[in-house]
Amino acid sequence: MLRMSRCERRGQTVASLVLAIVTTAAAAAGDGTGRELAVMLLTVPATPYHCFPVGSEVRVTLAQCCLQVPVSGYQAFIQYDPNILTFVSGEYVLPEPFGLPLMAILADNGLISAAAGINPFLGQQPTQQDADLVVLTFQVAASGATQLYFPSHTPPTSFSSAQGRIIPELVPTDVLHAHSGCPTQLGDLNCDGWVDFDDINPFVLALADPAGYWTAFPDCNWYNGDCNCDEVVDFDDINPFVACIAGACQCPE
Ligand SMILES: [Ca+2]
Ligand SMILES: [Ca+2]
Repeated sequence: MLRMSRCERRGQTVASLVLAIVTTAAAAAGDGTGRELAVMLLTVPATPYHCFPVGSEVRVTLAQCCLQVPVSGYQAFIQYDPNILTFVSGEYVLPEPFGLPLMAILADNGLISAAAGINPFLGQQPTQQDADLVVLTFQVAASGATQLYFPSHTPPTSFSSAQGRIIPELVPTDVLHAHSGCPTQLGDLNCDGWVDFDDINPFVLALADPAGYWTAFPDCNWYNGDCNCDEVVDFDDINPFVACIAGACQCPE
């Protein structure tokens, strides 16, 4: 259970994945395969509906968790879609646990490489601690749905341990929706924090007269009426809006 603590805060998907790996590793220990448990994962900030407006910045964190044995460094290869995201910068998280970056973090045709190790001059030792390793900053360039992930690569994304290289379980980001605008609470067209009958007239206004809606509700969000999450408020949102009123409000993945 200890190994789940960090992954739990990164979402249920990761937690259940790690639980599955623990089960696998426990089974493997019995058959003498000696499989080592380790996870490398990519995360994006939690935003409503995983939506990021075009022009905004997105910070993606590369992290490690659940290491079963100490490691002295890692190399990672991360793929992104340059049609949707523009790479801005990559920064190592220093000095712990790896105080010695081994390369500059650069992007080449949608592929980012990073590698770092312990720094003996800082007295660093091989480590099993959960840690953030790299923060990548992107600007959202265009609409679309995308993920960051670890592609097949030679050499592979891996940790270095005293026993030899460990190929970790690799967890991509959630699907990231890049939109011209993002809902903050679907169906709440008067921004009172509730989705109810009081939202019907504002929804009709948002549908018929977007400029009039912004004038009437300058502190609310027209995109809250985009109940099917396709970046516009139009007739296709009527049925999803009715579903919102009934309590079944969700953007499609
Ligand atoms: Ca409301
Ligand atoms: Ca819509």
